[in-house]
Amino acid sequence: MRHIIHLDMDAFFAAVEQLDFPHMRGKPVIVGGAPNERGVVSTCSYEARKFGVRSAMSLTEAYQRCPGGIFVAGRGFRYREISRQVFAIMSEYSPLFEPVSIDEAFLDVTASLKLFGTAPQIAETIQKRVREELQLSCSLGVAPNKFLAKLASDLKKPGGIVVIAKEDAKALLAPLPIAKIWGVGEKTAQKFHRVGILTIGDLQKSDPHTLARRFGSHGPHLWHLAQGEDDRPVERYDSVKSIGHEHTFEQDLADQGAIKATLLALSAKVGRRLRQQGYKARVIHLKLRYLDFSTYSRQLTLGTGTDFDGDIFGAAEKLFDTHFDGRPVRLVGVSAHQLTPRGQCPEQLDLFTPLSGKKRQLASVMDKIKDRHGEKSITYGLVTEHEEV
Ligand code: TTP
Ligand code: MG
Repeated sequence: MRHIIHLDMDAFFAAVEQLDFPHMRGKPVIVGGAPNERGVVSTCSYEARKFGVRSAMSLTEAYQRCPGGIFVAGRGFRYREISRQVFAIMSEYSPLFEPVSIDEAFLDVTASLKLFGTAPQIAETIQKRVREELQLSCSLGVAPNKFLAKLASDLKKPGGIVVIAKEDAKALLAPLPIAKIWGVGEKTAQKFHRVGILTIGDLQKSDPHTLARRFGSHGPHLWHLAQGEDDRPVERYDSVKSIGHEHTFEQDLADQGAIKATLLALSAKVGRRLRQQGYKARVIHLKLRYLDFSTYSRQLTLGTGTDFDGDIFGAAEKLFDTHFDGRPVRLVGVSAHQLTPRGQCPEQLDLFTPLSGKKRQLASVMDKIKDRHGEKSITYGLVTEHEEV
């Protein structure tokens, strides 16, 4: 039996606006842009929802419904910043943490109960900490699986905590419309409606084999969800998926030597960040944008993971030599992918590859100098000849 928590922030972007600008508190706040702009509403405060304003509604319509509302453009960087703080609080209660979007995430606390109390208690603690430390409101669901936890967090918004026990799940789901199933969009809902399945209860009673014929493999999956069953794991979040740097030239450049110098400088930045964050990369990407804005991305898989500037540059240079077509280049980028923590990707034995030990020494000497004297304090000769990055 698992214990899963799902958290979803209440009126997230609008709540952050009200937090940062106290005059907006208690007022209808609409995030998305000015009322005369062509865009749509990202979200709005609960005060604005009373007027019928909703996410994805045009700003014009929102203005018609709520002319007294405070309309603001979004501030993505600020929402991401707060999102990270919320997620940091959650991650303290289990390493099995999976963000779903900027304002919602799953946490599997099955192995944390001895340390922190029951799952509902952990949910309460998280909600209290988000309220006290960040002055924001969130809703949480607690259940034996992801589907039920996500459904639960939505049942008593804003500020609610809903616990769904395994044995109550079927009865609780039965009266809900089919569209409440996670993954059932409007199209699928219509397909179900056509065969007389309107509620989750209707789906519970239908025959999974017939569903498989009509809906493919998705059918039986949805049938299981309808029964309240969902064995999908909370997938541990790997915060760093790739590390990359780009450079746009002041003037489009066709000089191969100068472009390669830039690739080396970018590779060194990528290598430095890999080492700082303790990762090695198996795949290196090269991005080239020509003067007409046509953009190409090419990749090379390395034999083993690396965090050495030289290896990264070697791959980037090889890709460049193979794919560069001679036209002036506007932008180049180097990025590292398929990252694994350094500890899980052992250094090759020095006995067989003495070079590896030398490379490690060089890298750590350069890192130490940069730590002490700044990122520009030491670089490669080739780079200084073509200083731009
Ligand atoms: P939601 O969690 O769907 O909405 P919400 O947090 O604003 O409100 P609720 O209390 O109902 O959870 O989405 C999170 C954020 O994502 C939301 O604050 C703004 C953004 N968003 C959009 O930009 N466009 C959209 O259509 C939706 C639904 C959300
Ligand atoms: Mg939300």
